[in-house]
Amino acid sequence: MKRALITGITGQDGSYLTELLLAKGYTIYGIVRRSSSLTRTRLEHIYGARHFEREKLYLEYGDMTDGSSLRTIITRVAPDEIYNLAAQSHVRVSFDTPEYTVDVADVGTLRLLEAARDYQKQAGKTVRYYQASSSEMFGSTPPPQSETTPFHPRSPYAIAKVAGYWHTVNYREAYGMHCSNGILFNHESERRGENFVTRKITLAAGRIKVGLQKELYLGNLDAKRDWGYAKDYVEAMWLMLQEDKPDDYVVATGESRSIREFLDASFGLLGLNWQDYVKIDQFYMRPSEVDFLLGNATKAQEKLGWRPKVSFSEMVKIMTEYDLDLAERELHAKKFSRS
Ligand code: NAP
Ligand code: F7E
Repeated sequence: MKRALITGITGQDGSYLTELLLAKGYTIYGIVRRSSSLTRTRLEHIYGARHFEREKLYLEYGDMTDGSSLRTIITRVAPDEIYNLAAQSHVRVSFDTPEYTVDVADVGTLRLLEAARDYQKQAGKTVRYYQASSSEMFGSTPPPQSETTPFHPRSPYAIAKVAGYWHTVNYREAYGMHCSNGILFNHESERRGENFVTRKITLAAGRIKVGLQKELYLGNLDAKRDWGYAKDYVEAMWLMLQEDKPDDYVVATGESRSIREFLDASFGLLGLNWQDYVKIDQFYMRPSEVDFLLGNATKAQEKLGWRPKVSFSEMVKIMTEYDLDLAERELHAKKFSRS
């Protein structure tokens, strides 16, 4: 039975990848960092699940900024596959914490790859490595963007991801390791962090609908993104590591929409006109913006047989309905606490 090590297991993608690999019979080891409160809400349902699933998921304390913890964990876990999903993944926040963002996503990637290389040498076994690269690396290069499109990163986050991408290519070329980059375009879900624009919108739409919120403050509404559904995208990660040869792949839907169009879709589902509620706050504007992302995933389609299953409108519906339900529960809890 295969053993997978996942960094960033508590994040959106980490939780979906855990579910996918458990269903395939893997034993999962996830790296969690210490924080003053627990950050495992996206994994809670697995602990509440059937006994055999709980038995196959182990969490280990470590941190991408602490190479010694990464080495110790890799040696103890002896993974067949490593999925490096950990990052300070918020682009605007990366302008506030540039050094930390680079430490985690650039140097952290290097720490993990070095630990994997040493482990391979000592154990005499091949470890397959997945790197969570990002469409943000294309930055201001015009669409459509594919594996051959030049990078022009526009934030500390994107620059760190470009470095992580090249570390991964270099370990493949220099040491012959099985290292692959997934260049994933934006992917969202009901588990998306609450300060990314899609989730911020669907949460607000639900709360406005039930009367818990009156306004929604946003930044640039003109940016365009190629938005897919996260559950579909973790499948592509796994497929890359099942290939005999490591390689780099763009994962995208091939459709792009503006923030305005996302607002239309989500508020529209609830019979609301977003123009009545949305206000612009300069705080959410970025020092340099990525205006237009649109991916060409032909290579992933042809070589991996990967295709997105959930459409844009289905994804907006899933997220909006989920967050309306959350808002209704919040309202109910408020009424209940007053009665
Ligand atoms: P996410 O929800 O923000 O999750 C990030 C994960 O990284 C969390 O588990 C977080 O732990 C962990 N982490 C952060 N700093 C760490 C550190 N110093 N040491 C160890 N773990 C740390 O991100 P996501 O959306 O699932 O994305 C997964 C990966 O794909 C990220 O690398 C992201 O940059 C990349 N990516 C995402 C997208 C997208 O659209 N979602 C697209 C392309 C690439 P805590 O729970 O403790 O914060
Ligand atoms: O912003 C605009 C903002 O933060 C999308 C990460 O997963 O995908 C994500 O990065 C757009 C930008 O995602 C608000 O200016 C307007 O143009 O949801 P986002 P992102 O920056 O595209 C890539 C692929 C990753 O790799 C990253 O890890 O929406 N926008 N108003 C806003 N964005 C936010 N967050 N909040 C606003 O109020």
